[in-house]
Amino acid sequence: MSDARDEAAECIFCRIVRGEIPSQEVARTAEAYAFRDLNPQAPTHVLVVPVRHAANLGDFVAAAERDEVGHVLALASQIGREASPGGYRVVINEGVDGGQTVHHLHLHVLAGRALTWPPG
Ligand code: DGP
Repeated sequence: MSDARDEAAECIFCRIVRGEIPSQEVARTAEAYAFRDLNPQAPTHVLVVPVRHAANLGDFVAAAERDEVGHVLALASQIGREASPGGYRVVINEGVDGGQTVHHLHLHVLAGRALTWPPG
């Protein structure tokens, strides 16, 4: 088994996508899955993840086929707009300095309150 397949077998978000770990589904497509964050930072806090395992945004973009990147962004936008006509925020953390704790690319969709800037 390759290293990438080993990584996907153990990855917590891959396991959520496969239904091995329960999650609160918001949307599912062939290429992406959206579910509620365990530790919400806003009234709506949804994570959008690509089905294909990639550790972070840079790795995902580097190996992206067709319009995979556009697809996850479009799903995040749809969820944000539906949750809050007044606006929403999409956040992607990468690496230690970016505050990434789960190493499968995920887009945080935050909505339902006025969000401050700059982030911490
Ligand atoms: P980040 O710091 O950008 O890597 O964010 C990881 C997010 O993932 C964090 O907001 C909490 C969430 N999270 C971690 N484990 C689980 C889980 O098992 N289920 C769900 N629904 N969310 C999780």
